[in-house]
Amino acid sequence: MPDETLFFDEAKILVQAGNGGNGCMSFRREKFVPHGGPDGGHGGHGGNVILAVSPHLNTLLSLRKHPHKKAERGGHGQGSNKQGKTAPDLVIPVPRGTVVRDADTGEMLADLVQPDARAVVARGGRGGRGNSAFVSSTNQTPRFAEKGEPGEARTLSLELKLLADVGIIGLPNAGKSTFLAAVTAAKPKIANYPFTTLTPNLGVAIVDNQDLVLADIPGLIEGAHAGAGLGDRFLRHTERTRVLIHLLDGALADPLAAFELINRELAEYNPQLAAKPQIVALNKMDLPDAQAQWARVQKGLRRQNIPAFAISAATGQGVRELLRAAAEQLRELPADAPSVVEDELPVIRPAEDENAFAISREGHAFRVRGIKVERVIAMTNFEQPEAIQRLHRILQGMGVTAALEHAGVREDDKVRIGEVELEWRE
Ligand SMILES: Nc1nc2c(ncn2[C@@H]2O[C@H](COP(=O)(O)OP(=O)(O)OP(=O)(O)O)[C@@H](O)[C@H]2O)c(=O)[nH]1
Ligand SMILES: [Mg+2]
Repeated sequence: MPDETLFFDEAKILVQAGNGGNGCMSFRREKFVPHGGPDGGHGGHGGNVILAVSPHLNTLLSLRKHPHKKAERGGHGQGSNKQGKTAPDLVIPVPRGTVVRDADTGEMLADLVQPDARAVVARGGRGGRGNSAFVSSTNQTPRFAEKGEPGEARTLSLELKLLADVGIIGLPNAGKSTFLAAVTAAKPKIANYPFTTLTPNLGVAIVDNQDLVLADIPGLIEGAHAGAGLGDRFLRHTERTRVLIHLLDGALADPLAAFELINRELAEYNPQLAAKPQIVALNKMDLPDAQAQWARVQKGLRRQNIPAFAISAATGQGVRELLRAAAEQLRELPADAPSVVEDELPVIRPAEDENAFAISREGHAFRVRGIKVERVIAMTNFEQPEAIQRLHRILQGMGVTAALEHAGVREDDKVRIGEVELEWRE
């Protein structure tokens, strides 16, 4: 098995939202007016990174090939109060059924189930304010401006759990892909050896004016629940199908044993999977071997109260009846409650208190960590003395200064916040 083709349904990607544009420091220049008022414009907002369901995608292959995704930064503010331009969002298409987790914490961030589902996975930074925003009664000519806020960055692990009404399962070579090709416009690869299908194929069949989405799942083998033949990945796709068509290979010596084997794998992987409604069909009925098996298979299944069909996916014999039975079974099931309610864009934010901070020692230096304090530092332009004065006022207001003093900071000690190292002055 060429292993590159095996993992299209998982991807790890790095998303980086755009930084906000810097605010501008500028003063109005007018004839005969020596010092005009401040007119530095604000920076534009950085682009968000958004995952959006696309009906044209079936796998995560394109993301595996291009795992680094970066949105643009906002435009910088300019004089004459000109605001920087807002950067466009970076919209990444993903297949329907993509489950998004934070790769570092494992926390589930979004389950993109609806056909138009979207999620903001990294928020662009706010634009820095221009100096015109900092005019106050004590400072009519502020000589500083904020830098843009850094955009969020995170590593995501994506996992595709296909969404289909009907999952077609069975041993390798049972004829699952042949069946899908017979009832839909899908053109899966078909061949007379096991593991021809390595990633699920989707197709849409129309039965009595009802759309039926079918997923042809790669063949399952003994030990699949524990990962044999990558079976656990394939079983995962069946979790979100609502009805199973279980195909038995009529050319086998004992199709009923194959039926039991697959059912054991379903149950060991997830008992709810084994409880899903199944419609069973003996395939390859055009072959004399299969015809000879039919009576015994039918009897064995009837004993368990399981409806059995006899089909030939190759000639089309019995396939419409099988499909209709699946459609009927679906109609009898209660409608699934949507697994996520998405009436607005879910924005994923850290759950922590933004104002909280913590102080620790790093050798002889002090380290201050916290969302807001690190953001303020990143937005300070250290080339502007007034910006540094303002930073000190903010740190005082937040209680960072007092906390550092309490922790024993002395003259000339180093204090690290974000990527900046400050020297302590009384
Ligand atoms: N005679 C006969 N052959 C069939 C029938 N259905 C499928 N086959 C053949 O059986 C072989 C396997 O068919 P596939 O559709 O590739 O089987 P699969 O279940 O998708 O196999 P995997 O993808 O390996 O799990 C191919 O050579 C098909 O031509 C049938 O109804 N009659
Ligand atoms: Mg196949």
